[in-house]
Amino acid sequence: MKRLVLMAAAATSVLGSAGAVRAEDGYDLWLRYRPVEAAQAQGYRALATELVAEGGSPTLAVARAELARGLSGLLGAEPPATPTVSRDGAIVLGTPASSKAVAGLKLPLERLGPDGYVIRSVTLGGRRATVIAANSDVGVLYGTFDLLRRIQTRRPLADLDVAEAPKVTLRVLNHWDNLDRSVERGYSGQSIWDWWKLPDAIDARYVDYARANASLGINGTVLNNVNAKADSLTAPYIAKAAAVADVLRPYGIKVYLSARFSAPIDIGGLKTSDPLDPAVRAWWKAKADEIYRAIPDFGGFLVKANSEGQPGPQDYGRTHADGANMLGEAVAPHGGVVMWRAFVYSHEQPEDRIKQAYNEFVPLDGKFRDNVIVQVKNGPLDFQPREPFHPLFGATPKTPLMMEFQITKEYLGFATHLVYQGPLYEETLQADTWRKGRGATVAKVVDGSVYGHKLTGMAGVANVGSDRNWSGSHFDQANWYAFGRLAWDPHGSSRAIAEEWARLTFSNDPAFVRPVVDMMVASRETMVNYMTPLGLHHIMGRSHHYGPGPWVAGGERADWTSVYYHRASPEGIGFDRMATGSNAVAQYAPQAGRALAADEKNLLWFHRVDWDHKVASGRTLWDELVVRYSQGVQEVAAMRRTWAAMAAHVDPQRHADVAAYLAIQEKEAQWWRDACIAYFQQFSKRPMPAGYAPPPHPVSYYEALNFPYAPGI
Ligand code: BDP
Repeated sequence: MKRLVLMAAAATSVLGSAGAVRAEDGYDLWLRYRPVEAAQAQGYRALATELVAEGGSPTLAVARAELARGLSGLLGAEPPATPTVSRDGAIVLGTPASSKAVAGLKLPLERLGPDGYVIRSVTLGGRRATVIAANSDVGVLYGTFDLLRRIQTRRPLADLDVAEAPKVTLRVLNHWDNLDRSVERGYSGQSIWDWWKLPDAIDARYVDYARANASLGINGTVLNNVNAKADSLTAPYIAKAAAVADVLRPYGIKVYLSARFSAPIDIGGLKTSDPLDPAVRAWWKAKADEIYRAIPDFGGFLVKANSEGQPGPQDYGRTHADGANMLGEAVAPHGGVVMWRAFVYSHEQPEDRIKQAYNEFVPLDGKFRDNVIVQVKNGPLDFQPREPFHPLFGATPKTPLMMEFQITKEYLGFATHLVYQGPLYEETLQADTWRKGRGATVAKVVDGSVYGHKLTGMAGVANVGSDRNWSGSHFDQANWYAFGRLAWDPHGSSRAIAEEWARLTFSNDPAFVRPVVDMMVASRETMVNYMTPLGLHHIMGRSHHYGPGPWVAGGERADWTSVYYHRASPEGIGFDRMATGSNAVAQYAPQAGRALAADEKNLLWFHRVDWDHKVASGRTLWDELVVRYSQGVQEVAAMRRTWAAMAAHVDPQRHADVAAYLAIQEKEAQWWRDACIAYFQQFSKRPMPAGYAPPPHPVSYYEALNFPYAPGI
């Protein structure tokens, strides 16, 4: 009770001080539309005196509504809607088909495709106007969000000449959401999809989810977990998915479903799900027809098959291509696609786990139907703090590959660590595959330009949940944002995206933007330092993946342990993936493999070295490990100081939320450092370098900690 009273008092005093920051809970994401400072608002208002939007499609209606909402929030008044330009400073939106004014301008829209748009300052009937034009209504919607973003980030609206088009076709979120509303690897509450109440009850959140995604250009969402239940494909669940699709449709977002490969057996009453069996093929065709009757613009299927215990074509001696093509054939008449995951490995295989996907898929190159795209994780292991790019990128000239990034931070400290993933995404996308010579970056494989693929895509494993702030923490919204912006343009800069996000989400004040963007950009390397420096990987807690677990050994399979990956012994540490070892390096083009293996960031990923091995700093490997771990902790302490100094720029609620999580992050960074040093020191048997404090507990203490209720499983 006392606490409530105190909070109310604090809120009043904040509201009382003129222009001060109002309490916010993060629900509005980057679409806050808070008032522009008076001095600048005047100029923007002059350019937004009326809205001219002809055409009545649902998508144009939401574009118009967003503009009205945004402008009234930002500029204090909603400009009147008029059918034709009657005043100076009109904003005109539409397509050549929906709007006479747009058609008359003869704008260069040909090369912008269905999703691109133009924003231009023009003169119409002697009056100044800003036109947002596109080939399709959804392009107009994307342009609308762009225009609003310009005002939100205080960029000029005069003399605009913008032409934008996405470089990737399928820009999709993957929800690992279960039908009981739990979310696999979710750290932001329950699933936003309230399956139980669907299709009758439509949560208002679905609309705000659609707005947020459309503002980034995300145009697809896979509603259910890749570890799928066949129930998603039954009539009642198709009706539920259709209700969601109806909400998302005006925002240009298609619904997809994860399909369980054994569905013909599980719900179809068949004895087999062999992809070459005619009855199985007929079942999937009929199922696809049924789905398309309910959802005419259904996107297609995402499939995890023969991976981590999931059923798949190999159960019948068939290949991944056989399985994917069967589903591809079922959705093809409706224009659907199949996103077939390459995240496959088997513990019955003695082969280095990270080599298995490449070995499996490269021989299948050219065997997939043209509406199948293979979805590949950014690295060959599993969303680790750092991995070299997946060697499949660039290695399948005849098969389009889509990127899969993980937005939810399964291995990166859950929702309580401030880790901006933009630099991780960018590092992968900018990596040079050296296929077809220098400069064939992963981004160019993904955008289709290296091999001329038309079907292109980028998927992000969503971090969206029922939490009021959507993503579990305010800064995790930035990861959703960065994913969306990079899916639109995989060549984008993660720093520029961070800056844009910070301005939209918090403040345009340079005294805020500069230090916070620096902090965000550095946060990924900081996390690598305190978790897995120098190429270490997969040393987290067993199964929940929370906290350090370098001691994890034994159990059902070796490739789910830590000792399989770090191989620490008195002689040294690291996984030899050079010619002397598993030779995983040979899965890359020679130049790419050499570059990756020579990069100290990947040292223990590719090499097994002794504890006294000299690294670039001149220190021994052991000393360097201690230094990096310690540095990671110090960097988090510095992040806390940076954030503490931002109090004047952020509303008290969000400031306090972030500060509390940073305190957790520092504590856990210290825990990672101490536990890992205590563990590895048993093998290195080297003293702590001078000036570095030993872990406060023996390794047995850290090993004994257990977390049966860690979230996300
Ligand atoms: C791993 C997750 C597991 C997922 C799997 C996947 O631990 O929960 O099912 O990836 O991507 O990272 O299929």
